[in-house]
Amino acid sequence: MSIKRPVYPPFSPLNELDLVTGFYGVQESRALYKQLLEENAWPDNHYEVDGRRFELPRQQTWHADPGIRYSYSNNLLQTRPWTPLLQSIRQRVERAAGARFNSVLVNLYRTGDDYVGWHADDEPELGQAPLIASLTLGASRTFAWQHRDSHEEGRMKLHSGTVLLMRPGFQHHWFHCIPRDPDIREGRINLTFRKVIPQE
Ligand SMILES: [Mn+2]
Repeated sequence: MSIKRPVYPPFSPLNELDLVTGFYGVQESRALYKQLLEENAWPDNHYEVDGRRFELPRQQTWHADPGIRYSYSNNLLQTRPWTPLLQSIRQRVERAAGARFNSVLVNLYRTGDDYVGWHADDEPELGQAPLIASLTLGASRTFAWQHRDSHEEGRMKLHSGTVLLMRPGFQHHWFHCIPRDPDIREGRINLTFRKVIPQE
């Protein structure tokens, strides 16, 4: 396992991402992908918000410690308990990140047609400067970021078994996305570990 800073565009001020390569080995990553794909009860990806029906371009589940609520997920998703598998991954990610997490958003990008558009994970419940740890299993996908003000852009490939640490400040300064890639026919499962701060 090694931690390295991704290659940024020249003179980039970006120093809020760290990539942990080889967090899981190739075989273990493949086994974990398969196990999650099979054992996770993936919900239908059609939702209704304010009477409007829409289709999420991926499938998601949300798992959290008891009592943890997250407005994003509560609008879309039921909160599920941790499975033994997710617990064991969480413990290992916490050691690498040097932080504790009380929730995980699990995303399945079934093919390269699934994606997530430009956004920041900046809901108030995540606090002012969240650390988010993002584990990739399965197909490699491009992760892109763009500065909110300067619109400076960068991108890198996230390969199976890597953990991307989005450090405090990243959500505040940058948007990010996983663009569509029609050439990719394999699935990717992405686990983003978060610390939701209980609201009064
Ligand atoms: Mn995100």
